[in-house]
Amino acid sequence: MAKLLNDIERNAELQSLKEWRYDAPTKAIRRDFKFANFVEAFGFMGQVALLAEKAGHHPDWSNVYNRVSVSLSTHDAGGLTEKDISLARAIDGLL
Ligand code: H2B
Repeated sequence: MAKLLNDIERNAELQSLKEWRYDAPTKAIRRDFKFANFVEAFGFMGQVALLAEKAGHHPDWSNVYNRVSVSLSTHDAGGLTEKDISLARAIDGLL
């Protein structure tokens, strides 16, 4: 199972993931995205879904019209691992 990141490791990784915030209650990192319209938002979700399937690691997310909120944590490990960092970087790479 992937190893949980400690506070120091998490903060170091978040230095280079400027748009992502750590949410302590859910032990997840989160980023909110806004698109021009629903089609753009849903297209983005489709791209993220393909990345997630490839990685075998999936987001907790929500969509309201042109907004998508993505929360990443490793359920098996009960918090943040490198898998979340890696998926966050891949998601940022789509934009
Ligand atoms: N996604 C996330 N975010 N956390 C997990 O622990 C997780 C997952 N586990 N996707 C994966 C699927 C696991 O259930 C399969 C068997 O690889």
